[in-house]
Amino acid sequence: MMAPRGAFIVFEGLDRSGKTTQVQRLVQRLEADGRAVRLQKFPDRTTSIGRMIDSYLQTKSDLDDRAIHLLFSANRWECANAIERDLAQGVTVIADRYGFSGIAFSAAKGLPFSFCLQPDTGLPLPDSVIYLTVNPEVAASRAAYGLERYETKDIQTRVRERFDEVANEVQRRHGNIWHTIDASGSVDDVQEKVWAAVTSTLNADFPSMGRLWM
Ligand code: Z5A
Ligand code: MG
Repeated sequence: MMAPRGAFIVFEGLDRSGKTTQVQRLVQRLEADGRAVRLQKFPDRTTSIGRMIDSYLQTKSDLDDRAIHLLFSANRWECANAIERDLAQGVTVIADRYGFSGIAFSAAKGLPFSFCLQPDTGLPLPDSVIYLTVNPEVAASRAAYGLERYETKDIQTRVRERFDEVANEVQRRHGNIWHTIDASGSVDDVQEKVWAAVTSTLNADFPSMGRLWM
């Protein structure tokens, strides 16, 4: 019998909502459970496309809004084969951000929603999206806020509104894969809420891998 495929779990959320903290804890916990897990960060700043994105985020370079949007998407596409291969081999893949950030940030800058969705069409569809929310005051009080492009209260407020639209679109196209979790509590509190959502996904009979926006 073939091994069951791995689950694809994506973390999204505003800046400083604790995504990376929670993703790291989740990976450790799943490994301790004896599960094969791989963490995939987006943007993946280690590739040549990722280095262009990194330079843009650090405001060392400027790019047209559409051009940077396409680079973020290209960065996901260059990682897509490896994600599919791992899932097929039974590895659980945890992504720290994905295409939903891509839409929320670019739409917040004024690009049309339909344009923002298009280049990600066909990417591996997550089995679960864990969306961490915190109010802007909590986010701003957390460390290192304000060092990169987009890290202002004004932009984050618009991004939050766009994420709500993205959540509706996901529900409309893909059903109940979006889990919103209030991440204003302690790291331990949030971890327990995340664990409940993740275990419900892992224990479900998830279908063969789908395609984003298809
Ligand atoms: N972007 C885009 O435009 N298009 C795309 O397609 C993609 C991304 C994929 C870089 O993202 C930027 O790229 C991002 C979106 C855009 N721009 N913004 N804003 P990134 O993922 O590389 O970096 P980041 O999202 O700016 O923020 P972050 O540092 O990754 O935040 P986080 O991972 O959500 O939070 P954290 O690092 O886990 O925690 C932040 C701090 O809070 C840290 O000091 C923690 O110790 C603390 N923390 C965490 N949890 C708690 C709790 N529960 N209580 C108290 N303190 C906490
Ligand atoms: Mg992070």
